[in-house]
Amino acid sequence: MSASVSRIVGRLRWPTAVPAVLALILGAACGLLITEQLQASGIAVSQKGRMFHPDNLTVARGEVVTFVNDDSDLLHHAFVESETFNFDSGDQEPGSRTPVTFTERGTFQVLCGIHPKMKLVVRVN
Ligand SMILES: [Cu+2]
Repeated sequence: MSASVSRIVGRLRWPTAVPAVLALILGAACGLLITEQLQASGIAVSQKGRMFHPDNLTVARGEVVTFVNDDSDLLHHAFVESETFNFDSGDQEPGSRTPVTFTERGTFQVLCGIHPKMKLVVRVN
């Protein structure tokens, strides 16, 4: 009796269980993709044509801004010099990405050590 019941349950369950398991796997995979896209998107500042794009932005303290050298043939060199927060990217090769965590509140001017006209204002709340 119980063997035939489990056979019946087994027959009933598997056709529904398989799509459910597949849906769970697909859902988890989609979740991972979305998470990766969010992490990849973040806040990016493009360095192109001897300019920062955008040239001003507001972020929350602790946020990461990724500087992307979108020039195919120019070095850049982003830096901040202030009383409360400093960073220096060093030379940024074409195509390179430089993540910077803004750890202090305030308004900071990001400059390029190679192109004096490049200016970016970052306000950190
Ligand atoms: Cu530059």
